[in-house]
Amino acid sequence: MKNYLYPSFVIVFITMLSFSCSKKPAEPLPFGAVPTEHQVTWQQMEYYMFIHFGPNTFTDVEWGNGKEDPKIFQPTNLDCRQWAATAKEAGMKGIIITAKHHDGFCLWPSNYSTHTIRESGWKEGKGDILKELSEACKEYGLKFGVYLSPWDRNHVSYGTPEYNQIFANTLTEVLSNYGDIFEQWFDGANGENEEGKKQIYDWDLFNNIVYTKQPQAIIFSDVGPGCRWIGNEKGYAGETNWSTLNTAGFEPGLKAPSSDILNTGNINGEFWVPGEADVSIRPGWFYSPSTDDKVKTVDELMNIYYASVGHNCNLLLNVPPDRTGRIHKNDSIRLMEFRDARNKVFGTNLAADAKIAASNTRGNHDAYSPNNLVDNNYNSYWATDDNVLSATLEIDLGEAKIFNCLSLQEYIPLGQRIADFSVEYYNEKTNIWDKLVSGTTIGYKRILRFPTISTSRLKININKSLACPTLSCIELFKAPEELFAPIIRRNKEGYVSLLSHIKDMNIYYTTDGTTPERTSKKYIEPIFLPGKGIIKAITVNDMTNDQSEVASEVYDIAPIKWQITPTSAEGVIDGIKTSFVDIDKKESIIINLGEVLNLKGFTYSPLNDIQAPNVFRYNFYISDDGKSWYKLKNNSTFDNIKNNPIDQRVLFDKTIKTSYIKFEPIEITSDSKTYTIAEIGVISE
Ligand code: FUL
Repeated sequence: MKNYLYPSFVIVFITMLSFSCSKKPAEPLPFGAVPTEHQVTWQQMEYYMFIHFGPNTFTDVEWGNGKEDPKIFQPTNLDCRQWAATAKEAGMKGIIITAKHHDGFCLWPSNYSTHTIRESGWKEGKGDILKELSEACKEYGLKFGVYLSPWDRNHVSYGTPEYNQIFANTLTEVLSNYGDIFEQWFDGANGENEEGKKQIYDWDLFNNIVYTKQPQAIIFSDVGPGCRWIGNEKGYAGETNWSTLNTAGFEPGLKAPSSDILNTGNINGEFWVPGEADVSIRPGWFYSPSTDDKVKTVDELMNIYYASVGHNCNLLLNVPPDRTGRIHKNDSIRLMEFRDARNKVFGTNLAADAKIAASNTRGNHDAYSPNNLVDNNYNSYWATDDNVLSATLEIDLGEAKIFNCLSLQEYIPLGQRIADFSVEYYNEKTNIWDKLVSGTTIGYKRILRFPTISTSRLKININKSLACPTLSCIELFKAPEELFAPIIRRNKEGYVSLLSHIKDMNIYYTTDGTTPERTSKKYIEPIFLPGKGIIKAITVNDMTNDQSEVASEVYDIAPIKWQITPTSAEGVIDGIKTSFVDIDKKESIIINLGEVLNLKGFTYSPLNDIQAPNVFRYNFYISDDGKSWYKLKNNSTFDNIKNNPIDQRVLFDKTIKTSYIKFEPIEITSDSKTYTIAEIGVISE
């Protein structure tokens, strides 16, 4: 027999032929619960706008009680096209509006309520915001969705069996008259009416109406069925985030799975119920003039983006229109800055021309080639043979590239499979593969950040997959190094410190409300600010001229003269919101203000943690001598503090004179023997 020695190009050619000409192996079988086509389309929207608008916009509360005079709803310059144009420009794909919040007020002239936009008299009772907004969304190529709260603090039937049918009729009305709805947002809140009556919601009835009227709509609730709440109102999904969830025995609201489970989903969960992170661009959900200075910074929004979209979760960002009926300029400017920041990071995929080799490719066939990972097409993917549950992808970038961000995407129509992965890079100085980063789930999208490196080669090890892994996309990015805004802190003695995250950076500040620049005052030592005032500050890298965003804090009177009882609660008046005190539930706190003050209200800072035993219901008293007390607030509530534990501002009906204040807890957000306070402050005249 003759021995043939094939030249190497012939071998390569034969290998290529065998790679591409053999019969295409069948697609991997779907694994576990898989998304519907509509859920895949929904997931690909990634980012869209929430709008909270209604009587609360005009009353400065988070939960209206339903007794507000509808006439207070008077936007002077409402423009739904401005909302839609803003969302479009911001890169959002749709808008979901609070058609009816807990106060029961309907933003359309509903036939099933007497507490609606019709009764407000706005546009002579002929207005219909759902009509205006659905049309604006169509014009701007955005999808339209509606939030409806079954909890209704206005409707007379709430708390009776008839109410479920009334809510069903209301829902039918909304889903019949405003075109296609991409998402039906059901708030699980199940509060009481005035007589303390609660409603047992008929979720099957409600869901069936959506299935009939808008079959493509994704139903949001704590347990889906279309998508689920992510377990907090901060916009953060778990690093481990399964789109699958066990829902048997659970219901939206009080009977929902724990917030920890909602945050991560269930591995091998029975149903496909992907996460949606809802968060407001301001501290509260509704507009308040007091938060014009509190619009989240680009850094905060970027962190939210990485923790939502980057954690296999859609981002529903609330942008509440103001009292004119328009999105305030502070919010819209921030949205555009946020868009620019995302474009800066994700604009150039440094892996676009990479060559990728896989340790295993399904049937050795081109159809599942690792090249699919960089072909810019989500629907083509790399997969392994059925019995191969771990694999390595080696990425050759051709030349050394500098990057600090990696995005991976699984092909979710076949289910979520990958449970553990790690990334290594080739250290060209030591000629060793070094560990870079690791993770658990990937899902539709997982974005990882790490310290900036330079390399031409990268390895992705899929260490554990529930079934043969699939991956659609690999992308690499170089995010600009961030220069964070300074931290502003005032102590009990009234001295304000400005702290930089990085050593040797200079800080410049103003105290007159103007935007600080490099020519402003340079921070050298703590600034004495015992009374009211505003501090704005920036961090500057004097070498590069780069500057951070502006940090700002508005202060009232510093607690210099204050004394607190019990003395163990001193942390409540130390000026530091990150420190907190746990106090026995039966014990009130009393503050001796050390002088007579004219007060317009007070502030309560809870611990910003959804599990913390913060105060929900309270009494508030004042006194001249610390002995005889006058009750100023009776059985009052900090609405929505359980889900959104942010600073609370309580205004009194009129300015009062007092030397002592007393805060008495009545109901705590969790089942605990103690309650938590981070700070108590005053709003002085
Ligand atoms: C919660 C509500 O209670 C809040 O007011 C807000 O609407 C938020 C999005 O959902 O359950």
